[in-house]
Amino acid sequence: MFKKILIANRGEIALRIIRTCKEMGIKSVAVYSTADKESLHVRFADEAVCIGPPSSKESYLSIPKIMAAVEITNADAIHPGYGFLAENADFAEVCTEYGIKFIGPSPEMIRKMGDKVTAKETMIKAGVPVVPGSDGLLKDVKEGLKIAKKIKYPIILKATAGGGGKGMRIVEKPEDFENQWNMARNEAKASFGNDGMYMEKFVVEPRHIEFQIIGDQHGNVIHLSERDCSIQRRHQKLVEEAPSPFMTDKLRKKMGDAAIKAGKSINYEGVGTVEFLVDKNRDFYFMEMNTRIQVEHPVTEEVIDHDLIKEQIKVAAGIKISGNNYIPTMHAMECRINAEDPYNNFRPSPGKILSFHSAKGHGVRVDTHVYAGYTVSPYYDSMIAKLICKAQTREECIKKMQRALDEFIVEGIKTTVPFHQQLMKDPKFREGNFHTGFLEGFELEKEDEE
Ligand code: MV4
Repeated sequence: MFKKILIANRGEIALRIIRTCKEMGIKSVAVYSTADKESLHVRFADEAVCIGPPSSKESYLSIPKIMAAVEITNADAIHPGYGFLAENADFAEVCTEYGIKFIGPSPEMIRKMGDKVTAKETMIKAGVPVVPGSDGLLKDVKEGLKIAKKIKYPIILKATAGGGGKGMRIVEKPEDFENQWNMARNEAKASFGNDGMYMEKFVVEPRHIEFQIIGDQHGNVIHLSERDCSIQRRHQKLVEEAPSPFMTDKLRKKMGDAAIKAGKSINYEGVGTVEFLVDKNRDFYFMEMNTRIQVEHPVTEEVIDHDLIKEQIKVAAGIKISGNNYIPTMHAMECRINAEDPYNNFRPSPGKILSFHSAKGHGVRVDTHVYAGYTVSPYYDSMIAKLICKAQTREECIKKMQRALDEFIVEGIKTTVPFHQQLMKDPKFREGNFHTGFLEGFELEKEDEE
């Protein structure tokens, strides 16, 4: 087992990883920017190294600075968390060159899944269903128009280097094709320095359902059931839950098998997520694979009662996975509490937190790095806490979430708490009747005037 893990991250996930390290008897090293000097991950780790100024580029994204911190602390493994360098194949490669275990899959696996056309080709070969579309990259507008005519409009153009919605355009009719093609390509070029595009039939009103998988170094891959992440705004997830209210035993068996096939086809090592689009008829299609621990992993932890960070560290150390696919018996839901103003287009609301009372009680979990007196920096992600509730049924879980949201008090900055309170009351949401476009039609009621 590792002796000392350096956590190349900040915020709640850094804290989350430190907690598991402590429980496993592994020493932890925090790295931090000058903006995070007062952060809890710095206080709770066994050692902490300042790696630079607030700008992520010069701190949490700087491979040389992180490797220098590894060297001076003698860590034998790096946990990248999510975001920052978590899916940077070059970083994973540098770790290997230094003889440091990168807790995650190999650089080759990260590269393969990071390029969406390659990922899709890999899944086709493995027999995982994908959305009908172009055979790899599109050459030009002419070829695009020809394929669009064949698969029928609406179609969607996607950047091979994309993911998470950037460089993506829906085309409704041939007249719009060239314009949308140029827009998508320019955006992809500017964001990723790669303007390779491919095309798919546009799936109408899909759900986003993802399977948590875990693979070990001995060729075993199992799934840990699904999460429904359809409640998103501009490709930012706001609520995740497990199981999906749309799931059936039959569909879980089919999608779970497909997720395992996806993992086995690349000899996957580590925790990963296979994302699917699911249409009204419960037909499902591979969308992307994430090769990291995700923000929403606690939802799965709660329903299967396992520490996913611990499992992740164990497989990274070469330990075999035991047990079979996990089928949930409980229901869990996560609300992301962001320092944003839901009444003003979710505009970021950084600043000093004057008072902070986290929800508590039976079935309530709060993963957070903030406290009263903490200043939310404008430099990083706006998520300040994850509120996770667990109950026997979805209905009880929603009631518990409402109770927990009502006692969650944050003063000094705006948060997404009022948004979640209203969402929990929505009849369609309560019925489990929603898809990825749900929030486009969701009107937030005006704030009470004082
Ligand atoms: C799609 C789609 C419909 N049809 N692909 C959005 C982000 C990227 N991961 C892929 N996305 C989509 N791909 C086809 N062929 C609809 C979306 C999509 C979406 C997917 C998941 C969650 C929220 C979404 C919001 C808008 C569009």
